[in-house]
Amino acid sequence: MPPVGLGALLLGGLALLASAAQPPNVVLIFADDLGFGDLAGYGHPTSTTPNLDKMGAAGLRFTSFYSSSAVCSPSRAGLLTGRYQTRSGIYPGVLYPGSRGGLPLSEVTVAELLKAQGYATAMAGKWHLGVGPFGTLLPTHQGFDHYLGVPYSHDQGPCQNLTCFPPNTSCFGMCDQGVVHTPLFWNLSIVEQPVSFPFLEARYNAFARDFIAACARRNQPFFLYYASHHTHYPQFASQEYTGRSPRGPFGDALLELDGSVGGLLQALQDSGVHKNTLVFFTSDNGPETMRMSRGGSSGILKCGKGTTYEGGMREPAVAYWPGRIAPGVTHELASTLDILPTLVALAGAHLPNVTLDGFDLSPVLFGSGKSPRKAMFYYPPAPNPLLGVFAVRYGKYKAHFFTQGAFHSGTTPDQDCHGLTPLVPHDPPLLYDLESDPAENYNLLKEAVVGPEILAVVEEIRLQKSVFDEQMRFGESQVGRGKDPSLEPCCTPQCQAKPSCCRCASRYT
Ligand code: CSN
Ligand code: MG
Repeated sequence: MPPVGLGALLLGGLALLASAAQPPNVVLIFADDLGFGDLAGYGHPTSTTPNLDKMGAAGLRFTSFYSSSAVCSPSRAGLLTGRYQTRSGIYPGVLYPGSRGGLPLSEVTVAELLKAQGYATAMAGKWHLGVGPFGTLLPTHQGFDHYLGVPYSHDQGPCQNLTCFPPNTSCFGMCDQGVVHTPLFWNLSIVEQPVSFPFLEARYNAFARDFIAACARRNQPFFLYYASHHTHYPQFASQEYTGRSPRGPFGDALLELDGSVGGLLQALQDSGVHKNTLVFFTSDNGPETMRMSRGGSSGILKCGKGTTYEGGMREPAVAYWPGRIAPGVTHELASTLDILPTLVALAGAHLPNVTLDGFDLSPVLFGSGKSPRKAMFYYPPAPNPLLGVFAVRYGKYKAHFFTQGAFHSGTTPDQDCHGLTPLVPHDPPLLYDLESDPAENYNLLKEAVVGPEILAVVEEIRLQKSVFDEQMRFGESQVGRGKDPSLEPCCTPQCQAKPSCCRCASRYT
């Protein structure tokens, strides 16, 4: 071999080493109330999601991916901390505009860990982990260098005639009254109140694009958390997407979210960082079927938002990193709780010195082995240490020790899902084989003859539940700290006629 060739080979090897040493960028896209059956790639017949379809086809698609809760705030706490929401105190239910509590600052977020490793960090979208006096609980106090977004759900403030295009025309949707209009925060400042929803997604996209471009110019690794308000109630879209999907308002909202996904992928390409960026897409909880055809769909799965049936917590999820993650489908067990340990491993960062409930999914992502996760534990929106978890998935089996309906899961023909269906303890538990019966229709313990293998499975799952419940330490309830109207975010804090006087024209440019 001529010496020139050897030199080129050596240089090539060094370049490879250098690129391997450069930690990857991460774009984490989190949809809101998007169900397991809502994407075309997960079987929905009329969803139009060209960019998500492309991501799904070129990425690794999960079929057994779980969020840590069937409602929003606890699910987000689990995602960002790698710990069940019971530990951080994000229960019962969700946080409100005037909530005193929020994700405690003592919790360690994935953003803080990556930031400590030299990453630039930014968040666009819905936070829902508290505001606090003077914004002390907002994302910029939890590891994000930059934040543009709304602090909670967009139905947690008067939303009438705010979600339609053109603005202030009469439009669909009633939301919470008697609280401030939903503000738009830029870091710690309210830059618009009420936020103009039909223009919001475009702003997030511009913010994300600028962040990606700036990090690429500096050659700095980055973490972008993009938490869309889509496809939460009241569903809406900008002019560009309204009326463009065959699926009605939900479809339009989803189409706009899909457009944002396309915009993010394009921004990565345009900045030349696409080869070293992991894009991960999933959702916070199952569909809110009480909104009927405007709510989402859990597809083949039972019930939706607010329940511990599969439809409440099993979510579409795609890991996309062409060249590093092979395209395909995995049935391996995984969770939003695993995001923090996985990203920490990819970044070469350090795990925090706290009890974690997640695992490094690298073997699943890179095809080198099985998931380290063997079980998933299902807490209801209002967990209680006396009952512990309501259900346990262990391998392909799932046992329900308690079931309960949820108002969020109303209107479908299945009564089990509905809000008036009370808490029912099950002893023996209801047992399903989720591989042969993902819809949770056929209780294996109801069959005439129950074999010894199935009885052994039940005993193992009982043990898993009791060990898990025994080690769980409930943090002080943050939602239980209650509400204080003076804490509702207001762009003119000194104004007298609250909440209606909290109105300001946009100062975001
Ligand atoms: S959620 O939706 O925040 O996406 O979970 O907008 O559980 O009482 C949930 N809730 C308002 C909501 C209230 C929401 C509740
Ligand atoms: Mg939600």
